[in-house]
Amino acid sequence: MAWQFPKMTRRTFLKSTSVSAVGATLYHPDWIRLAGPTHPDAADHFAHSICNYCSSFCSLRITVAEKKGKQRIMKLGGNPNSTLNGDKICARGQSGLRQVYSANRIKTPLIRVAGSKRGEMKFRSATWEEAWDYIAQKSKNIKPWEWTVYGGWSTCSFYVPHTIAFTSAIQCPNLITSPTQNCVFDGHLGTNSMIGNFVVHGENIEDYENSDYILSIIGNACIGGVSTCRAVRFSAGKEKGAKVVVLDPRASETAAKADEWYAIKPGTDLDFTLAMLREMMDNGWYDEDFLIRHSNMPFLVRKNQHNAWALYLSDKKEPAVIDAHSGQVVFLPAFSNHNLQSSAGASVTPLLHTPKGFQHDGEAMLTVFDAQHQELQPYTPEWAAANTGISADDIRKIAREFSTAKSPIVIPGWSGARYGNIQMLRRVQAMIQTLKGRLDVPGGWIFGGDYREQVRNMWAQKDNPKAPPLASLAGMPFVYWSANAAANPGTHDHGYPAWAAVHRDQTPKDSPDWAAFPFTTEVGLDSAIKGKLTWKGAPYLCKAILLNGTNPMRDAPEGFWQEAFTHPNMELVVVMDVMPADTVAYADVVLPELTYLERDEPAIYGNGVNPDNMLITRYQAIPPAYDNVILTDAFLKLTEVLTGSSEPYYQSVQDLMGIPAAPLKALTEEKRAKGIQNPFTMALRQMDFEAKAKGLGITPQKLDADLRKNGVYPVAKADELIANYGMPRKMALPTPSGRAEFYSNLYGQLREQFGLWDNPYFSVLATHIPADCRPGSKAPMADDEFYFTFGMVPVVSHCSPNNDFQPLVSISKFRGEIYTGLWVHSLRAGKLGLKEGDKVWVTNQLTQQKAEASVHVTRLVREDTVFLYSGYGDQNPALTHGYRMGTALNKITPDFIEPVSGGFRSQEFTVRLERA
Ligand SMILES: Nc1nc2c(c(=O)[nH]1)N[C@H]1C(S)=C(S)[C@@H](COP(=O)(O)OP(=O)(O)OC[C@H]3O[C@@H](n4cnc5c(=O)[nH]c(N)nc54)[C@H](O)[C@@H]3O)O[C@H]1N2
Ligand SMILES: Nc1nc2c(c(=O)[nH]1)N[C@H]1C(S)=C(S)[C@@H](COP(=O)(O)OP(=O)(O)OC[C@H]3O[C@@H](n4cnc5c(=O)[nH]c(N)nc54)[C@H](O)[C@@H]3O)O[C@H]1N2
Ligand code: SF4
Ligand SMILES: [Mo]
Repeated sequence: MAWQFPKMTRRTFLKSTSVSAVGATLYHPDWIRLAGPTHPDAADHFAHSICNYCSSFCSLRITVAEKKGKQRIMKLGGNPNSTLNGDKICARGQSGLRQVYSANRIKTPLIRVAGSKRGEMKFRSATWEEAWDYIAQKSKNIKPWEWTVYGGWSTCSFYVPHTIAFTSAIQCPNLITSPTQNCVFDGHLGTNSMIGNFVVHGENIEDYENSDYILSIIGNACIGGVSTCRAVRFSAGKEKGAKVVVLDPRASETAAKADEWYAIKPGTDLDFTLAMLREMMDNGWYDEDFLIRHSNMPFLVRKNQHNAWALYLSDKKEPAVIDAHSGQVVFLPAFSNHNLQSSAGASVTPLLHTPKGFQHDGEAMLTVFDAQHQELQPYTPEWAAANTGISADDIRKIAREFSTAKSPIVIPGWSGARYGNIQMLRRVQAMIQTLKGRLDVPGGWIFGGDYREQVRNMWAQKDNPKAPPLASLAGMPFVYWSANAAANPGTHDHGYPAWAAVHRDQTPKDSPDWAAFPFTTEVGLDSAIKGKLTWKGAPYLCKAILLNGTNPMRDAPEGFWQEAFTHPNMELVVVMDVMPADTVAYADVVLPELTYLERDEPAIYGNGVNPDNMLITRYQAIPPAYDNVILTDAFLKLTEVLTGSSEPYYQSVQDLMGIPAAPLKALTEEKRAKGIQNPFTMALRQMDFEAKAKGLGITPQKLDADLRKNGVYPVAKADELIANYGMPRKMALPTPSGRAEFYSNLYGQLREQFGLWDNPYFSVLATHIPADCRPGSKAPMADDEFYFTFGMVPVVSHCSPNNDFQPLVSISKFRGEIYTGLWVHSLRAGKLGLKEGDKVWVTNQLTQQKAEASVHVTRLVREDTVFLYSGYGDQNPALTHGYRMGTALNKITPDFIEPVSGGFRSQEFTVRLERA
């Protein structure tokens, strides 16, 4: 690697005197209006914000009515000025105003009634002073490393830097985030290993509008079911005539819009893609020039002493290629966006294919291309047909049509966490896309405008040892940095690494709960709670947990979390939420956050997965209905409660984010003295406006005025960004080598670190990993046995309590069993004597976990498969509308994980149905 990831200890951060774009002299009075309407005189006016109901981050235009001095949100709509979603938003987005006005909303802090048990939902209202005091008392004997902080997806998108700064301030090494283990990380790690882009759901944005062939593999909500900002682009592509092909065991919303739907057997998408990759390589259906220039396909590999493929490297760890002109082996810079210049500075044209019988240094060597092609030989279309149920002819046809299209796109789906082989599937999907050179070009996979800017900034800062990590790292380098900080005992003064790292090192590698790279997952939490881990010769316990904006009682295996929350070693559970989600019921103290429609947030953001670079922020649409906090102010207060001073948080914000502590503190105090609510957040916001405005060469007032008026501030268009900073054509990808990595350095490093030379999960090249839903069994499926699949329902976000909002409840009830029931094919239902609406017990055949469901009889699902929409089944009676509607998916999903990043295998089993 040409450059080292920065050193990660907090001591190092503390030593660095961060220089920031924001200077102390810039401050002037409170120019950012704190509350109130955009046009105070108008009866109706617009406010602008960002939807908080899924990671599509759609831009909002909010209609606010004013009567007798009172303001009320009348309507949420899309912002026509945003090129992300335009004027469109989905039903969930529109019903978001119910969060503000729901009678079930949490209005004050809550403290669990003495003598009650966690889960009983017995709370009393408390003042903020009482709530902080309660936490202070209960946490007196809890050490910093005995805390765990758990942030949900919205936290992870908007508040990541602050969440990390907070854990650093309280010296807590343990962080869990919800879009990793139960959603994206295990899947996206596969994609990221090839293209280096880690960013929640933005690592690849499919440019549907300019595509002529769209192949969707194991996805639905990422388009049709629905991510509005992508759906609008998808329909534009369809309108222009793109052919759409969908692989899904049931007819999804996306399949309904497709030209061809293939009901693939669950868990076999990897088999399909391997055969497709083989077809493409066999037939020369690839962009040879791109592969030679910008991928590591021409690099030389040979079998090492473990009989595993490994790169042939110079003493300086530089990769080698065969130069077409000289026929000689030459070494290339370890890090670059291209392969056309040797380390010595000579121009090179690498060969993609190895000359017959090629040897170097007395060893047989192949190019990565040839080694991969060789490895794919067993995966013929006939082989894949037998596994997937899609005929060999159809596989060949799809491969051919994809390859001969002008701008083909693979939609890889978003959420992983279904099978152990999802990560390899995502790698192969990325390989198929990259083989055609369709990376960061119109009509291909392109990268987000904001994200691209972050990568550009990272490369600009890579030789600056003083660059604050959270303001200078992007993509996978950010992941490595934070994973290393967590695993490093030297990061905090107390010398404790994360329990996740201790668990990994104290658990045998063949244990079902071992993972090599458990980035912000719960893998090991169970051991920590139960006192199974040791550090410094004593048990390493987890005794307290702070959850924010996440609902693991519904979003992750139920049994696991119920046990965690009710274990006698768990001394304190603090939950920040807005609604009485099922997880809230397990809290000792509940801290209500202001809803997204009532808050000005601490920063200006990029416009999510918009390929254009636009700035956006959340403006308060109405004055807060209750005296609730914003997360950043809660972090400041909690730092004070847990460490005795708010100083460490200011310090971490300076060291990690580059926001100077002294002026931030002064501004916070100034706002506090004026009686401004959430003064720390408002100070951060003011400083961010000043910093961003300075970067744009305008005044903060102008930036504020424009954002208020238009809701977005356009910075640069996608075309221009791609032309100048396209990755990898113009700028290195954030992979270890800077190129698109068909040979994966990431898996190569993990394989070596843990000695897993012949484990297919750690293979440096694409290979087959079967999804094993019936381990050890070769017997045919029983009459009442099925593969189990699930997906997002269009009217619920994950398992969020927005399924309690009346408009959405009405739609769910109207749709009946289609939404809330278990899809069973009519022929199988007939054999089992089941009719629409009949109640059945669904039992997981590997764990015997059980849930009750009502049957939806349909022909739109494979005969051997059942399907369940996953957003229902709340168990908390405080959700008076959503309570017990439908089935809670996580009653039957196990906590089985894959061994690389610990992603859940939440479909890798079969179920049996029995009349209830
Ligand atoms: N059963 C099941 N499990 C799933 C999924 C599923 O569909 N079904 N989906 C998976 C996927 S793809 C993902 S990304 C994860 C997501 O899992 P989570 O990150 O847990 O997301 P949500 O289920 O949306 O829960 C968000 C919680 O935040 C609260 N909340 C909403 N707005 C705010 C706010 O402004 N402030 C605070 N403090 N809290 C707020 C909500 O009330 C809710 O309790 O779940 C995964 N697990
Ligand atoms: N309505 C709604 N939309 C959302 C969200 C939400 O909560 N609700 N959340 C957002 C988030 S955070 C995420 S991660 C994305 C998730 O977006 P996606 O990754 O698209 O996830 P799902 O909707 O769960 O779609 C899964 C589809 O795969 C199919 N499927 C299941 N098993 C298999 C299989 O083995 N092979 C194949 N080929 N198909 C299979 C299912 O039938 C379903 O149609 O959605 C985003 N959009
Ligand atoms: S797709 Fe719907 S829920 Fe998701 S951000 Fe957009 S409007 Fe909100
Ligand atoms: Mo997700």
